Amino acid sequence: MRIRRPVLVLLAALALLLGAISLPLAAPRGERTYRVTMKLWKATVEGVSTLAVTNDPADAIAYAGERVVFVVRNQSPIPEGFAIDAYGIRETLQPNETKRIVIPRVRAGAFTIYCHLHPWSVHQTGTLLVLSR
Ligand SMILES: [Cu+2]
Repeated sequence: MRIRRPVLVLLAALALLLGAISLPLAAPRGERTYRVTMKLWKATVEGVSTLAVTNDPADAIAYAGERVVFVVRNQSPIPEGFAIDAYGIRETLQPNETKRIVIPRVRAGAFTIYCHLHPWSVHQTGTLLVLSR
């Protein structure tokens, strides 16, 4: 069977068009996963007892448009918070609880990661830094 040239050109154009349309959708977008551990620290400094809660890592970096996943584990003996106001995130984690928190598409800027349950002087803050491409 012989296929006429105009039909071949049309099929090729259709294939290109479909490829051009489907390529960006099929291309995997960047995703970054941060595994964050919350810990309570106690110390005595100059005879004064003090405590602190840290998130390790405290900071996260991504590029605009990426999907950012935080897998947060609370190893503190009390409930802890994980909040990022700009993305409407405000999660409470019970002791030994792990939560997966997803931001589908981050935008450029610097956003504070903090605990909404405790003073920032005790539960130390971090930054989600999103760079533009
Ligand atoms: Cu806290």
